Amino acid sequence: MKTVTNLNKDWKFIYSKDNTEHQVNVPHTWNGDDGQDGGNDYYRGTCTYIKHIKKPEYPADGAVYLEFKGVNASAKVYVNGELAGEHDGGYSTFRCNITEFLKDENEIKVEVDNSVNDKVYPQRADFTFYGGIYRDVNLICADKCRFDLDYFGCNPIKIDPVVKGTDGHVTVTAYAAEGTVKIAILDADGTKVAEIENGGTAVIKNAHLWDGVNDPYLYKAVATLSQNGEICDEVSANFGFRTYKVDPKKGFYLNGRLYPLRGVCRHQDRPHIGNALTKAEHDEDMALIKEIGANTLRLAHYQHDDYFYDLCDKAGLVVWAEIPYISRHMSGGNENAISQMTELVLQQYNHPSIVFWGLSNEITMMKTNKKDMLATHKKLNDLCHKLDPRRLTTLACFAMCSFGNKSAHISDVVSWNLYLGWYVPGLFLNDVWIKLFHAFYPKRAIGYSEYGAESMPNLHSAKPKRFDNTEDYQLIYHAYMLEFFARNPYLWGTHVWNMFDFAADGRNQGGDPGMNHKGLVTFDRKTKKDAFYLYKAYWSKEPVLHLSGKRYKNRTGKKTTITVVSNVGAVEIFNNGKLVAKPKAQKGGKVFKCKIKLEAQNEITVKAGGLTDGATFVKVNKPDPSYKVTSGNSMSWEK
Ligand code: GCB
Repeated sequence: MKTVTNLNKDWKFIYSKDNTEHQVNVPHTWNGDDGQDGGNDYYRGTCTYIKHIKKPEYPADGAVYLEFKGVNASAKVYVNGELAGEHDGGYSTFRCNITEFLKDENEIKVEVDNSVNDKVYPQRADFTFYGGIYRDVNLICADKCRFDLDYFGCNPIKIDPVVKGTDGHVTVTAYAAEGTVKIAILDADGTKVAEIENGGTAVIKNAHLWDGVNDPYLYKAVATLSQNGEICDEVSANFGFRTYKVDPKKGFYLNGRLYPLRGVCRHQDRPHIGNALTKAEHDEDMALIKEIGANTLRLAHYQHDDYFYDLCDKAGLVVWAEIPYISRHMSGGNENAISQMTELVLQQYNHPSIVFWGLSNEITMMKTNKKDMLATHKKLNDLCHKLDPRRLTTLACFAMCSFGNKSAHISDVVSWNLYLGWYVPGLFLNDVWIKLFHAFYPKRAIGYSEYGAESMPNLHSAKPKRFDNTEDYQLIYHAYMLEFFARNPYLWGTHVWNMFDFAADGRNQGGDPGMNHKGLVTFDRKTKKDAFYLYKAYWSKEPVLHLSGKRYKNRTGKKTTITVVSNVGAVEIFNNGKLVAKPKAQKGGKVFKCKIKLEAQNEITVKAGGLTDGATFVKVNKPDPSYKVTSGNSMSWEK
């Protein structure tokens, strides 16, 4: 039987910038600090990781593999000085068969390169490309008779579930060069509900559907490989039965009913550790995404950890998965774009959560060889359909593209990154833009792949406005957008940019260099901004009552604005124990706003539907200077 041993511990790391040696465990990055402090000057180079291992025990004629779940961006793997494998692309799994290089004592050396080049994506984007071995490393010992470990780093089992009437038909193929394969289908309780030959189709009567966040029911396929009556390998994966379609005039359908996709984009990085995450950080992110009540997730701008797609399956999120083909088309990068897409589709093929493959993001942002760029998009689109005939392709279009831009008419559906009301003044322009697009292209299914506004919980204003980076403007912006989406329900998907603040070393905005603050939650996941509660009130089934602006403690003037978010109905506002207002709901009924008299000291309590919330505001003579950006408000990366 195959054994998998984790090799995360005790690597020697040689930091080439200053030639120093460090003892580290992976997941690890060398850009945990300089990639987050602004200046667009984080170290991009080739660093080395070294580990010594004894020759593992493995069956005669068997094989030993090194498995890397994520090394950014290019890797060369040496065993005892011999090149055992190479990989370009920082977000996917790859394996090297190291059997022939093994001795009794072995040195594994990995050269990891995140330096600037023009062949491996991404090279230009608004996020930090953390260098390092930042996901797990495993040593796999397998029999000669084994499931294939050489095929694009994927789990060698391919599951094709199709819904026919009330039945689920599932075809399962597991890849092995020799031996006998048997496949069992288990229900969510682990009970075997069918058994088939390799490549066969099982029919599950009255199949239990994977029904999004309402009921993300998972089946499992387990393939066993045996020879001479002995089991020598086993692989498995979860899957789900579901149908989906996009109607340009109505929106997204799941299992035959309208199911508007409303959710967020996710960047994964964290303070000081960058992308070098453990399961605990992934779990925390998923808990927050579930709490807000999103039913869709755009996993931007690259392949995320396998573990996270598993969490999405279990949570019932409809996922848009994509490769980092972003901002600038590089003619020298075509091979890499194709290989990253191949790996994404093959490695994540079985996840019921994934419905969309994203071809690119804002690829027209920088001038390029247009013909080559369009040809690459067509190739990527065809590749996705060839590898996966059932899922849909999509693309995140740059705001400056005209409606008719050719790049926006290649994928099955399209989505636009539109920051009208943020980068461009005028929230109302969203209504104008979408009306026109829909009128010109009524048959083209359109979504909002990104929209958002910068927001720092320490910044506040009595008169919030675009570009002030306050938590207060972000709330106004998103309140408008939520109602705008309600007015345009045919948008197949909408994805807030971003669920979490993230590092973008080229930014210097809001006096906090190196960060993009469009998150609904701060970079450390500790602070939920006011807009988080707004979305929760709209999307979640939980009762929400939230007094906004709690951090805007010191206030000036005779009157002050109180904004309350509630999905439990009419709100009452008390100041120092006295009922002072019963504000009317703004359109949509979830934002309640009014002005109240500002006393010297204001103990505000808000009540609705049996819930209470509150805060203390203090009257001051002059605006608190700490609420305003004092330094730096620029973006040095090209936008
Ligand atoms: C975009 C990009 C995203 C940026 C975002 C922004 O359109 O796709 O990577 O981070 O805008 O905040 O400007």
